[in-house]
Amino acid sequence: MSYKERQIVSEELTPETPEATEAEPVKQRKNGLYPGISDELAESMKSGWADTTLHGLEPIAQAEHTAARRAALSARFPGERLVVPAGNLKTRSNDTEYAFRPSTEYAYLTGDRTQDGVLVLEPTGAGHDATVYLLPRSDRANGEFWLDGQGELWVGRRSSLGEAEQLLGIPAKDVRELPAALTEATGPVRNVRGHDAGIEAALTDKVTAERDEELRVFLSEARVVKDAFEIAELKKACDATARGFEDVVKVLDKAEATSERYIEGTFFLRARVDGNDIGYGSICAAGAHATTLHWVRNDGAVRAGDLLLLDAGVETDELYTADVTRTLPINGSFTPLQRKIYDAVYEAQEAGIAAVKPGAAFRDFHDAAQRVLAEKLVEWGLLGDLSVEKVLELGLQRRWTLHGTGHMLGMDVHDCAAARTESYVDGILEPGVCLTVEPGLYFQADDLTVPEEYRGIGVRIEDDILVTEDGNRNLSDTLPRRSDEVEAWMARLKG
Ligand SMILES: [Mn+2]
Repeated sequence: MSYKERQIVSEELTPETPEATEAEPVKQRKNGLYPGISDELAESMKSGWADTTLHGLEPIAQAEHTAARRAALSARFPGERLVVPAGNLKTRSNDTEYAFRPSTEYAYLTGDRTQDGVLVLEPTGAGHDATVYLLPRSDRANGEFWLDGQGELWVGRRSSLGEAEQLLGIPAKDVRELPAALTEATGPVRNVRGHDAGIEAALTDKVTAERDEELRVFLSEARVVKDAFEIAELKKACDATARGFEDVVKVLDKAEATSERYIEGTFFLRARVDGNDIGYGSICAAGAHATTLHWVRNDGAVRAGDLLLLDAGVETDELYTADVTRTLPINGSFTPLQRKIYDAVYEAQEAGIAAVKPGAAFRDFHDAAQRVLAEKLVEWGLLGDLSVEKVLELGLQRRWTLHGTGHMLGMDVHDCAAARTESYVDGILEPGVCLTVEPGLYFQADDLTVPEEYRGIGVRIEDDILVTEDGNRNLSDTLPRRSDEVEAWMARLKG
């Protein structure tokens, strides 16, 4: 049962027990469209509401895992106060905001997704006491409930502090008390920067950029090896993503009648229904757009005879994302040249995936895939009479391979980005690491160094690979990759 469902079934009416608050009375709705509230209306809105306190909540599914993650953090920074904010809403315009997504660090350590939340690890003799600071339920007595733009009447019910404690397994306090508490606190402090300006202002005299960076780096490196909960989430994300790709194949005729936006919208629907969101802007690149690595305008024509490069991932409700690319013939069949290029990329990906195993260097799968691509480019006569070794030495294949062959994957699509080089690019793979293997070949429409028929063809194949004890597991292998299997799969879906 999901967190949302559990909230609903366990809801029951209880006698009113308003939560204590020190908030100032709200005099008028912010950005108020309705000035002139009568005393009688204000008085009426204060009372006559049933309480809906939730009882008997079970901890969220990953509570044990978040506790272990906090324990690892605690062990790394003994005797120091550690502050990890979720972040705040970002304004889109006036009083509308972008959809909120908590900072990865906060969600990783708490399992919570509440805006304005802050996790604090308070040093004790033996380790740390964790507290999560949250906005409590809206106060009805002071009008916040209906007069504040973030009052529950407008944005929906929040967990009470007591409910949050039960769900997260972490003691909860009122976040409005935190800035003052942090200002008064003594002793060493570290903060994850970039998420909450108010918290940073309260800590400004107590932290240094260098020490805060060490905290950020630790939390990035801690995520390199995934725990069992995370691996299950990544699999879930890949399965939902596969369903999204199937959805797209089924509506390619509608995309041909409109634009790449139809593909983007179709995948987004799957992401919202089966998960929380897309994990990154979907790349829905038909025809020559496939050669633009981050084509996210998605406003181009979709034409039979061209290829569609679709790079998209569903993010689960617990914020783990897939990152999958398939390059599909829009009419269901590759032309001979499209197939030749596609099969070369497939061969490179196979070589890359085979190099993903415990004890291998992170760079190995990139090198393996690049070698295959260089061999093909030489074989096709695109690099004169240079040898494969010389091409690789000079990196000349990169005119058409363009990017690295993969990256860590997790809550962030480019996960663990703050990890030190020795823990990532120069690191050694171990079981529990999850990464993408995504070689590609891209012949720009205006590339005069390749035969005309190559121009405007872009192919990438990307899968999400988990390092296991004895090799690897392809988490996204429910989607076909081999060219003939892709065609058979499309024929079946297009029916
Ligand atoms: Mn990727």
